[in-house]
Amino acid sequence: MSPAALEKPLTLALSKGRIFDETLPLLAAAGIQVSENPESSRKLILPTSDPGLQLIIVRASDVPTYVQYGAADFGIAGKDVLFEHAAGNAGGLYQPIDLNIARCRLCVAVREGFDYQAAVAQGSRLRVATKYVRAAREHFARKGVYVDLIKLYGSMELAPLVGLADAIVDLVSTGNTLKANHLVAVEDIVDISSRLIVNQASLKTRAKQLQPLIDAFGRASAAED
Ligand code: PRT
Ligand code: MG
Repeated sequence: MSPAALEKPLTLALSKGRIFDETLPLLAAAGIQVSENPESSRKLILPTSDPGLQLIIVRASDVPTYVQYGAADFGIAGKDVLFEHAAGNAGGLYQPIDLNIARCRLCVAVREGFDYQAAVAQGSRLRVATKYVRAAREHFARKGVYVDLIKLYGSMELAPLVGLADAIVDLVSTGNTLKANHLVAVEDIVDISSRLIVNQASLKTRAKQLQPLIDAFGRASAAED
């Protein structure tokens, strides 16, 4: 048995869906396989082919919390999630690499036919629905546009259709969701990808186990570019 197997395994926090799917090739590049899929398995702790590494499956927006408190040694989270998380409580998180996975853009979108530029030019007060309140507030403050922000937890695309908001701030990748709901992106705020985040105490106390994985992830994500 390898020395790593005798210790508590390292814990990597991931969300299911695109982040899990796009992390599998990075793990494979480090020689690690995961035989269970969180979409079909109900397990929240998944073993890997490496006895020194286990995965925990949590909500995307909870990944920084698990890592910050050391319940996971490291994790993978979108810059969108990291930016909103830092608004509440930063600290304790080291962000060594941009993995270039789960890429998308944070955008302002409106109903087809709504003249966003005219509304902005007229200085109208806009109602904006979003899950990304901090990013939205900073964006409109930079532009000098007055907005009333309405916090939602999902299905932002509905808000302009039912009169809850004039605009939304949401993530867009293919654009299919906007199109299906007769919305158009009128402004790009920032490009988004996911970062590796590491608990600072783990980085110090478990460097020998962590560093080779951080290095392998870094090489694999650079090779993807
Ligand atoms: O779904 P849940 O509420 O649990 O959390 P989540 O939506 O934060 O998690 P998940 O797994 O959907 O997304 C995890 C991370 O993937 C996000 O934090 C982003 O960094 C990244 N990512 C990349 C995306 C997208 N692309 C994306 N397209 N996250 C969400 N979307 C959604 C978007 O909000 C919109 O509803 O997909 C829809 C648009 O997609 P297109 O392809 O139709 O444009
Ligand atoms: Mg989602």
